Parts: sequence; structure tokens; C-alpha cells
Amino acid sequence: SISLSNQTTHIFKSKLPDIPISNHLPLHTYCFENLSEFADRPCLIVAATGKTYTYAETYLQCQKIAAGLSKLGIQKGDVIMILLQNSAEFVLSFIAASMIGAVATTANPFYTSAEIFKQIKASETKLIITQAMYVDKLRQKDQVGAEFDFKVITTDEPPLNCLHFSVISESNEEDIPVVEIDPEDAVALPFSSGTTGLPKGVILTHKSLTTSVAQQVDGENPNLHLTTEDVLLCVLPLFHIFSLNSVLLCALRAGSGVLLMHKFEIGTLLGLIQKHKVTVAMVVPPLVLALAKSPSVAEFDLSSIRLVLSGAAPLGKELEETLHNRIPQAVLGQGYGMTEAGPVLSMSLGFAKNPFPTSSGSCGTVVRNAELKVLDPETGRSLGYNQPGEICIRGQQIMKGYLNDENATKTTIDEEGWLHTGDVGYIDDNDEIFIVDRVKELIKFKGFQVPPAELEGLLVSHPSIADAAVVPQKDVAAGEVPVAFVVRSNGNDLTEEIVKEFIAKQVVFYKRLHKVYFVHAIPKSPAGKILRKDLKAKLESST
Ligand code: 4UU
Repeated sequence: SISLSNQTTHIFKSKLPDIPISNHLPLHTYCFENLSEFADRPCLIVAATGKTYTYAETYLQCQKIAAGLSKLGIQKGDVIMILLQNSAEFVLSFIAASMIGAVATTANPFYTSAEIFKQIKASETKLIITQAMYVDKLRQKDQVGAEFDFKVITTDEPPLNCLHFSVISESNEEDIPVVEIDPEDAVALPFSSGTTGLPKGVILTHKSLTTSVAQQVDGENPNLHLTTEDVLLCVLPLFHIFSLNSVLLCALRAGSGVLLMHKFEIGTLLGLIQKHKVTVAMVVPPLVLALAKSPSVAEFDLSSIRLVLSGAAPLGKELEETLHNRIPQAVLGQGYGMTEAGPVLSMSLGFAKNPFPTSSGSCGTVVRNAELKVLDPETGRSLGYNQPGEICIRGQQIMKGYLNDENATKTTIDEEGWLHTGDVGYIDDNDEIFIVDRVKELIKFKGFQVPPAELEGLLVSHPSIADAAVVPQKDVAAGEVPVAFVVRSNGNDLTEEIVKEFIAKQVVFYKRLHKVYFVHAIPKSPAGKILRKDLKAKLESST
């Protein structure tokens, strides 16, 4: 065996100096620490209604809801589920949970009933905040067994057996219980499949999130410079960590306004940017594509935009340049995040208060107060500049671990505290990260996670399917789409349409299969692992 102990580790750091970070504070205390400086500034702007909450109003509402949740029996450590599109209630409930030491697990309201119940069960959700139109999905309690009981609150007219949001929001803020919050206590529980397997609860603590936000917006020269004059576009779903962290929490800390859009529609979006003079837009590559290519862009005044931050999936250099031609005054760049990493690993230094020159196509530079290294996937050796390998990150922002899954935690965070991302990239001479590949199973459809293991599990549950494997196929509009290789168990009756339909009924739209290839066997390693690389190569050679 080879000893690796005396080999040098190349550790990459930010160009910005480390700073003191107030990560001993609970998340809500940290986010609202400077509230008195901007109490009367707009905090939440609800695009659909035009209703605006100032910072003072937002804070007061959070306190009332915190008291209300507590009155309904939610205690420190309890999990509540937020099953909402972007809305003021989403934000208020999330912060309110933090105030009483509770934990918010966020889920996509478009999930099927089965998908939602898996998360309810795994997280032991005690209370769900949602809209009336999603309540039917919560009625199939047979999916979890009678021992699971949860209250349901709706932000609109409550159906039978549900409570209206006013039940919590009209409480007396003075009734908030006094709770002691440890920086290591969980505050958010997003679900992610990580590098392998099924979605798992990702334990993000108060310390994880305050550290991550501070790495972005704190310090004399913040990496992501936001001010009280900024209006941030919040169209990416808050149930995903990108929007929750880099839009909402960063805005709150900096005193910026948050323009909440409950869904994406390009015409509406452009009109809102113009109307509310949006200055900062957090986006995903398909949104960059819409902004860069949509003919209606020319009809709107987008001159207020000074910064566009793309993340969650690779952004091509050409696309970045096309958008640059459309909004030449704006700084364009990327952030690179992963739910488990707290989430931000790197961000463009072009967004800093005193910016650095950057190259298009890069994912930015590792955030401050963190260490990054690149490992050779074959030898496990640490690599220097310009050599691609697996990106690993270490710092106080990373997750505490996966909920109830010690094994998955151990394979993701090693004994020295390095989180292994499953992403392959290199660091150039200017300290910028370029992601070139992914060695983990994960498929990303427009930035949304599609865990192959989940679809494979569903496929093999079909009586006519003997074995199956799901891999990504490149797609211009979505980045990647899931496609399946399927081994029939009897005869040839099973068609592509039947297989697609079987999956479509059980999953949210972006997990649907785009193609089914029937094969005689799934290539596997001697240990029984699917040889995904071989299948991906097969796809590439056939197109
Ligand atoms: C190529 O996608 C995210 C989080 C993204 C994020 C968060 C805060 C971006 C900027 C920001 O400020 O999390 P997950 O867990 O859904 O998916 C993680 C995976 C990564 O491991 C990587 O494979 O998504 C991919 N990814 C990217 N790929 C994330 N960002 C990028 C990127 N380029 N910029």
C-alpha cells in the first residue's frame, strides 16, 4: 500500500482575506443583526399583489408566527415542512421556525404525493405550511402509517381539517418562548441525493448558514456586494438552497429588498424587473437562455440590473457572452453550490465591492474562510493548478451530516472534515474554478436534482422490468435530461411509452424519462455497481 501522508496537499483559498464571522449567533439573530439601520426599507415585495413588508414589519411578522407555531405545540428541534411557492409566508415561516429553534424542511409543491410523503416520513414533519390546492396530496396518510400525525396550515382558505395561516400569524409576539440555540443545532433540512443514492435530509445548522452568508456578504470587501439600495430578483424557488441562501438570507443580512415571484414567466419577469428596478438577478442557465434569446427583452428597460449570478448548473461561455451583449452594464458571473456544502463553494470575485478581473465560463473563486482542494480521482492525490480532479471543500459552512444516515455522511465528509463534491474541475492561474464533469450519479434538469437511484427503484418495481439504469443525456434547453436503459423481464410487450407513463405518474415533471432504451443487460462492476460511464459513452456514440 502507498502512504499518502507525506504528500503535499495543495490548498486553494480565496483572494479575499479571512474575516471574523459571527457564527455563534442563531441564524435569525445574525440575519437581522443590522435591522435598526434599515428598519423602514422594503424587505419583501410580493410581485403578484404589490404588497411590501418593510424590514421592521417582516421582523415583527416572523416573531408573531414564531409565537403562533409554539402555541400549536412546535418545540425546539421539531421539524416543520414548508410546501410553498415563493411567497411572504414562505420567508416568514422559515425565519419564525429559526426563532423557536425549530427546523424547516422545504419541499417542492409540485412533488407528487408519494414524493412529499417520503420527505414527511424521513424528516418526521410535525406541521406543514402549504396552499389549499396542494392539500389533497397530503391526504394519503396510508403512505406513512397512522403514527405520523401532522397539522396542516394553508396560506389561503383552509380545506377541511386544516388551519388558516392567521392562526399563527395573529399571535402575540411577546409569547415567543425563550429557547437556547446552540450554533450546532439544525435550522434547515433540505433534501438532496448528494453523490449517490436516494434523497436524504441535509442537516444545515445555524452555524452552517450564518457562515455561508457571511462568506458571501460580510467583510470590508464582501465577495457578493449587496446594499440596502438593491432589489434582488427572487424567482428561483426558495425550497432550493440556492435561492434560500444566496437570495433570501444574503438579502436579509445586507438589508436589500427581495422581489418574490411565485412562478417563472418571461414576459411577467421582464415587466417586473422594469417596474421594480431590479438590480441583482440570481438565475439558472435556462433563465439566462430566456433572457439572452427572448425577443421580448428588447421591449423592456433592463438598465437597472447591475449583477447577474448564475448557478446550480453549468453555464456555457457563449451563452454568458450573448447575455452580456443584451445587458452590457451588468456584471455577469457564477456561483457554484451544493446543498451539502452549506451551500456555496465558490463565487465570482467580479461581484465583490472591489472586484477582481474574472474569465467567462468560470464558477468563481472559493469563498473566504474556507479551503478547497482538487483530488486525482484515480490516486486520491491532491492536485495543483490547471489539473482537473474531484473538488473538495472544508469550512464551518458545510452540513453537519445527513439525517439518520451515518454511512452516507462518512462517505461524503472524510475524517479530516473535507466534503467530497463528486464534481470534477480545475483551478486556473487566476484562482478561478472551472467545472468540467460530474463523477456522481446526480442528473440536473434545469438545475433541479434528478436522483437516478430513485427512478431506478421505481423502474424495477414494475413487474415487466428485470433491471434498469438511469443516466443523464445532454440537452440544449434543460442541460441534462434523464434517460433509462431497461431490461425486460418477459416478452417484448413492454413499450417505451408504457415505461415513460409508469414513471411520469409517480414523479414531479422534471424527473420524467425522456427516452427508454431496451437492452439485454445493464453493465455492472464485479461489485454490482452500475457502470454509468459506459452507458453515457453509449449515448454519446449513438447521437
Ligand atoms: C456547474 O445547485 C445547488 C446549489 C447551487 C448554488 C447555491 C448557491 C449556486 C450558487 C449559490 O450562490 O445545489 P444542489 O445540491 O441542488 O446541486 C449541486 C450540484 C453541484 O454538485 C454541481 O454538480 O449542482 C451542480 N452545480 C453546478 N455545476 C451547482 N452550481 C454549478 C455551477 N456550474 N455553477
